Amino acid sequence: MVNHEGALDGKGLKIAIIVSRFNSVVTDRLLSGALDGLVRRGVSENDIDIYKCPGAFEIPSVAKRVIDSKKHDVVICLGAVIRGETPHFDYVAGESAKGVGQLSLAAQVPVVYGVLTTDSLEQAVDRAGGKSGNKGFDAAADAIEMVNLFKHI
Ligand code: INI
Repeated sequence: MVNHEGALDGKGLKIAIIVSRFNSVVTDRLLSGALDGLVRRGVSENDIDIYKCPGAFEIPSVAKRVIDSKKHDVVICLGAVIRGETPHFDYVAGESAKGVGQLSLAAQVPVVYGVLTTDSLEQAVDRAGGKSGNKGFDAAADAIEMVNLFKHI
């Protein structure tokens, strides 16, 4: 039996983060969590490119171009789609997840999905450094693990 797992060692890795500005009170915190998670695992700040886009709907189109640039070992997508009162939520959340999912299957590098989809701002804040941890920090660990797992395959 051979057990394959990706190490949580980010030394030397080149990272792209795509983060949407909509609900920036949440996404700024996701970005801080992701940067903390990357640097704590050995990624150099000089090896991180941050691409900011308007909303979660735009994340896949930016991610596609970033992947095509072939400059990074992994692409991390961060955003916050909050239901509130609007049915717009379903379209934005659905298109964002579908677009990133399709890219992740086609790309040679891992693509990590750190887009929160919640019913309320409070739930989103809880998951962005509040009582339920920080999804950005988790996405950083997932990204590093996936790069190192791909090296085994
Ligand atoms: N974008 C988000 O990132 N989160 C949301 O909650 C959201 N809502 O609810 O509308 C949202 N809308 C904007 C969308 O992502 C696009 O930027 C916009 O439609 C322009 O294409």
